[in-house]
Amino acid sequence: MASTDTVLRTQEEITARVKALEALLIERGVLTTAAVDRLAEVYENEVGPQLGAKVVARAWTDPEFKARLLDNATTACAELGIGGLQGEDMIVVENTDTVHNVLVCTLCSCYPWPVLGLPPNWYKAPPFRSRIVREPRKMLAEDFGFPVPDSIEIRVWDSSSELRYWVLPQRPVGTEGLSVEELEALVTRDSMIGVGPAAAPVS
Ligand SMILES: [Co+2]
Repeated sequence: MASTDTVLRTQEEITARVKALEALLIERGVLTTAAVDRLAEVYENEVGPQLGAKVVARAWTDPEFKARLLDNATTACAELGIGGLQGEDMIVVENTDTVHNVLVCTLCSCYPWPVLGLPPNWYKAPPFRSRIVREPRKMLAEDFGFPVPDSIEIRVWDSSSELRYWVLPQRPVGTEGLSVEELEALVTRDSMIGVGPAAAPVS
């Protein structure tokens, strides 16, 4: 978890501090502008939910991989060459007919970068961080248009810098004949956060 110090800062303050740190590190020769740009580019363009989708589609089609994923998400992802910053201690929680999972970071914006990329703005914003914990069912229905039936228990997982959760969504019905690539296309970012379902196949 972040220190309470972080909680009190606004987005603008954080942005200003990051810029100041970057300038200082470049001035001291610790970093180059090119290295910073490259890192930002990787997480903006190359690392994103398409990697998480690969993992999910594999888990849907390979029960032994799924068991390893639920046992240790970080090592299972490494089998597929997926890992890195902010993914050292990932935990995957499985949606079932009786349990629906949602992830949040109530203190800041901890998020499994290697499989989902950088978090969306609403994930980092205070309204989501506070309300999803208090009234998840209401918020999922009202803010995400994703009603979860009362018969399904909702579990909210609070990520931290030590543990980063993400969701293995349920495989949509009617996808028995699809290839792994076709399945991957159904796995949305929101379904891996737990604020939406995997997409239905186009019939
Ligand atoms: Co955090």
